[in-house]
Amino acid sequence: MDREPAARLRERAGNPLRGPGPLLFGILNVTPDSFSDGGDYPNPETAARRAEVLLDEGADVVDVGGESTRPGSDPVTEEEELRRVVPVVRKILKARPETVVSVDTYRARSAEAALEAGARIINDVTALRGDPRMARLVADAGCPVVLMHMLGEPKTMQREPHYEDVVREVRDFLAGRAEHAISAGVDAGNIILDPGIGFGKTLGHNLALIRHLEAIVDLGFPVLLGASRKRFIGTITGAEEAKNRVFGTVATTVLGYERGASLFRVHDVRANREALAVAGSILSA
Ligand code: HH2
Repeated sequence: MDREPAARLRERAGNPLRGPGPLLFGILNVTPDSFSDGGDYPNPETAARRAEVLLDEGADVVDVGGESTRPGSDPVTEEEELRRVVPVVRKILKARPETVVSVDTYRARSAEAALEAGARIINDVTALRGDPRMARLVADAGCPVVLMHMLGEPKTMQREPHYEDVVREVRDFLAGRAEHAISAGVDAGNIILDPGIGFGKTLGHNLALIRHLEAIVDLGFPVLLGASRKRFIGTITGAEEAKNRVFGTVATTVLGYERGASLFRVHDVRANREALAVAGSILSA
């Protein structure tokens, strides 16, 4: 299995991403309304403390988000996103200067301010479609960028999403967005692809995308899987509360890893880190 893309990415982010093996993005949502951790970190101090916990549990990256993109959510203003995210990025880097901070935003102005504050990765759930200035910004910054698939937009994306062939369509979309990014000047070595679990997808769509993740891995870019605590896991296990979906999340991480994903965006770092250590040992035995 080709794990080279993750190694390349490690170098791109300035090689602060320790050791070989898969990378974990620890989720830090500084929003009042995220589906799982909304309202948990109401100020930069509590958010930075949470970042330290994520790092101590083994996160390679802290992914800071200032707008919920859960199904049915409304966008926030750019000013509000900036107000939520930038002080948190600064606070994390003050406490732990070596931290690789990623910012979950599709707005160029927020991305630019976060990069100026020291963030090193941009996580764009619109795959550079949300803001015409974003492609140029990440090209000029020379930073890694996550390009994620989403059908429609958060407000309405779960209203009967339909595909003829979800795996082929998501793969073709991501290939097209990677090409677009490269033609806008983004270095191919900085591109990360993400199937966008839960973004305009039914239970069957999510399962098919994880089951056939190789189709996306085969495009040759590092693949990030973001299934952590999502609704489809609760549908299967009966866990209504997002925080009770950790065991189901771990199953997605292990199977995603076996299929070649090398980055995992998770709320529960320790559980996923331990599962990956065991899975990795088995796969290399
Ligand atoms: N999922 C969420 C947000 N950002 N980014 C990537 N690259 N991939 C994902 O799957 C992804 C993402 C949604 O989860 P969460 O941040 O936990 O919740 P919310 O959007 O409600 O803040």
